[in-house]
Amino acid sequence: MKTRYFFSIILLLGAILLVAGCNSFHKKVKKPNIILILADDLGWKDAGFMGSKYYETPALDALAASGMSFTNAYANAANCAPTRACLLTGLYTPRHGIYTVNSSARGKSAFRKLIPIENTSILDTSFVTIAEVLKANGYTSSSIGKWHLGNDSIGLPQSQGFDENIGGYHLGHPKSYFSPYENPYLPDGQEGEYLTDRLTWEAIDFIERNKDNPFFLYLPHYAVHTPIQARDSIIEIFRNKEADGKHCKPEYAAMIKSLDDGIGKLVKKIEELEISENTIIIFMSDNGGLGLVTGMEPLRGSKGMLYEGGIRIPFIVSWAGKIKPSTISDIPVAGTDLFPTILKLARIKPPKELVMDGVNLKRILLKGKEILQRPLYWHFPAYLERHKGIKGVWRSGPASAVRIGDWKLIEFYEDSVIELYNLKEDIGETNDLSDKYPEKKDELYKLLNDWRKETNAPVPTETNPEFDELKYQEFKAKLSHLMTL
Ligand SMILES: [Ca+2]
Repeated sequence: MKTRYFFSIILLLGAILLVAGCNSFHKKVKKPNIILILADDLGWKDAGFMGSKYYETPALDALAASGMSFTNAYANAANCAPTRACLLTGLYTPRHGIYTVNSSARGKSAFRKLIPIENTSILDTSFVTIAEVLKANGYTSSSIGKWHLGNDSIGLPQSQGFDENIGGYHLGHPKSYFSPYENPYLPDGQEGEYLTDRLTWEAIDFIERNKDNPFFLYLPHYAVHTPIQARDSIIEIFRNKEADGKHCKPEYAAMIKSLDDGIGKLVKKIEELEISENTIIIFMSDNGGLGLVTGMEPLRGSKGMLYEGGIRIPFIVSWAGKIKPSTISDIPVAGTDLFPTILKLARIKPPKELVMDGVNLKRILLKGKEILQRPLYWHFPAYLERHKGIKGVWRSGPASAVRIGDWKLIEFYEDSVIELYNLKEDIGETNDLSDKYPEKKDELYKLLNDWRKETNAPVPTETNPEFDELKYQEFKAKLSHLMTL
């Protein structure tokens, strides 16, 4: 009898241990949730943690303080669609052909010296996206917000591995930030509802529905792209606030504040659900700020340019318990690094044949260590006009750029002009060193050239017969005071 009793106890203990073991095993292998928040056109300094004294971003500041922020982070392009294509595929622009938004031949033909390379507007569904790889590994995913890589018939989020699409279609900006939105993928809310708030609620709803599964929330906010529209009560906060350089527009500041409020609510929800330690939150912008509404100083240029103001962005990665709080990294990183980074952090092996142009940042994020120095590239074989009213001179003509370490080279194809900068000593790209350091110039130029060959990057070489040099020079001279916008 005693022996039977003894064995029963042993069996019971064994069962308890087995269940406990399974539980801890289950806990161990649970994949982290991924939240990727992409702001649209938010400039490098358009947040408190990046140095603005005008814009108010307590939630982003707290997010940065909870994890790691980067001072040398880049978008893979200077405008919206190409950055998104690079982010989702992990590939540089020549590999998917999305170089710009809509036509690559924007502006007056008489002012375009070269025939640009034709642009692709839809991300081909044959590309493997991060959502597809995560889906194959048990993730549920939603794209909530701006898509800009497909249209009603092809290429929307569900054809690229997302389970849901809320509000994403071909347009790169909302018709209105206030409901009715006239967006076929976002049912209108109550009249006057604000789009940024709505996307936050949708994102929170998705998280609540999927809190027990590994989820991938891609939250590409429409904010703070034009039209510049904000809630009156928030605009009021900034009415009489002292400007900080070009940070001075209450409406734009209010758009940023709504974006920030939403991020605060989202983070709070993650904490309430007690999933912080299993949730990686990434925040970044898709390109530099728009020159007409904000300033990137001390960086040169703005959205649309390959100067730093067009491509350098705020970038945060937060993961409670894993990434040391309040760390700042100055290692150059880019959007293409996210695909391999997310897979690595989620312990997912990439499909064998998959080409990825970025590197995984796990060493930096989890260990605070360096990674091997590598070049970053940009390729823009297109024309992008300046803002309304000052059309005719380009924000960007056909150009490519490479950065390695502190050095950056830009090649402008129209006149084979090459500029070389040392960003450590000259963050504002004011001092072209191409004549002073010919060896450095050759070294970077070789890198760029080899990369173009490797990626089959098409370079515009054909002269535009409609080009009118004289008229163009006259026009440029007249508008030279606006060249930095
Ligand atoms: Ca953008």
